[in-house]
Amino acid sequence: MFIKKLYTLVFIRNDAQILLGLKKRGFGINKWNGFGGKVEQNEKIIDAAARELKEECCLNVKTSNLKNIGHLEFTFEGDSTMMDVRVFATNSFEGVPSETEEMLPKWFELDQIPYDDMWLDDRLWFPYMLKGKLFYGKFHYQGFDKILNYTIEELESMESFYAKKK
Ligand code: 95F
Repeated sequence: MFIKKLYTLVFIRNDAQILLGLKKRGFGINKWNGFGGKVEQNEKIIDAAARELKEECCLNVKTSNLKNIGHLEFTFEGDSTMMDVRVFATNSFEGVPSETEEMLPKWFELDQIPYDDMWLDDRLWFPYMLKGKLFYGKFHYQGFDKILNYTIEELESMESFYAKKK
């Protein structure tokens, strides 16, 4: 039915701010988002999360400090790909966020998230993340500027979610 492709999405947080990156090229260009990308063949998801963070904004994280906080699924009308996005967060990192060819990193106050320049789904599930709730969201887009339908739910634990999902 759908061809599933695995992606990672990492958010660096402290008590008052969140680090987002402005995508400078490719899919999602000119949108603020977390840091992430495709999981390569034979690569562990958690390793891909740390690798993409480093490639996109030059920060180092220990994979043991990355917490899986959510799961997102995106489909686009007329496309048989399902983007399966594993969302991670941490407040522990090394280095200084730096601009790369891919991303321009910037800290945002938690009450000043630039939703108007982000994917439409973000304003629907960020509130879960910002309250420290685990979440599962599914979004079906038509083009990039319209969500045809979606569901979001709060999860008890990621382990039980993946155990059930199989
Ligand atoms: C958000 C997305 C997408 C959408 C793009 C691919 O890497 C993982 C994140 N990702 N993130 N917030 N929304 C619709 C898929 C295009």
